Amino acid sequence: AEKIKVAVAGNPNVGKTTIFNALTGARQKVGNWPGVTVEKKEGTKKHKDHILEIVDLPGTYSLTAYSADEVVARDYILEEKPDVVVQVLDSTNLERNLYLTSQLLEMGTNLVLALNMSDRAETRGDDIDIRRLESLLGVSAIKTAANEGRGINALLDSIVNKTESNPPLPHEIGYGGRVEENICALEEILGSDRELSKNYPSRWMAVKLLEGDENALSKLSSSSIEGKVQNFLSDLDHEEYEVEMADKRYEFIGTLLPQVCTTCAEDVSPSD
Ligand code: GDP
Ligand code: K
Ligand code: MG
Repeated sequence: AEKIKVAVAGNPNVGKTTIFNALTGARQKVGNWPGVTVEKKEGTKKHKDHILEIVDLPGTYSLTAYSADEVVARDYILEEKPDVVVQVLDSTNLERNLYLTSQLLEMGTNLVLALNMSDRAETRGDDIDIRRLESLLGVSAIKTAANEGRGINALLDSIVNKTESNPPLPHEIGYGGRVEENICALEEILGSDRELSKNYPSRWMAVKLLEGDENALSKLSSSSIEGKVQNFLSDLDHEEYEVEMADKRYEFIGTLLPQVCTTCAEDVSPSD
């Protein structure tokens, strides 16, 4: 049987653990992530000739490096390179949840979205066009109501399909202007270290370097291009770039949302 490495990501309280439990049943192992007191849950599931090795990542709103949870989640994705990342979303709070989606896309993950709490979204009268969402983002999407076990089998199918077909290219958020120019220039510098660009998606790395992400920068410490990168970054105002890129991500989500659900955007805002 073919092994498929699956990571479950998502904001806190969206039903990640409920999905993880429904996927793995009793076959679980609980421990800690190395070096931090963040709980690590692993489990396996047989599905259609495949063995899914599933890890429940810590719940995060974002994939910057501001907390141990975020570093654990993104380092797992970067270093372990799971075959599929399942992002669990709260369907009643899509706008905020899609912010994490935009970051997962940026990391080049093979992404399956579990639109969980779909029972609540339906009760509320939200009609989410998941086919449209799939095509706009270049991902697979499934509606789930994990506490009732709804959609779990379809989610398993979708995970397996994701590894069998040629996955579509994930959507890329364009930042425009000087941001794109700098991303381009940084990608060129990064590309001259073959090993580095094999290990880390260079667009993701360029974005993080522009944001002034020290944790991302530290990943270049053994590379011959570290000095060149630091030189390039030395007179940039990282905060400006960080704000500009965050704005662009929200703008992207703000344009996307009304195309997949006409009522969804009404009572959510990133700050609530
Ligand atoms: P996590 O923090 O993302 O791991 O979320 P949990 O799995 O702990 O779930 C948070 C709460 O939401 C729990 O009370 C679950 O029973 C509940 N829950 C999970 N999935 C669903 C769902 O699809 N619909 C509804 N109505 N509740 C859910
Ligand atoms: K919880
Ligand atoms: Mg949990």
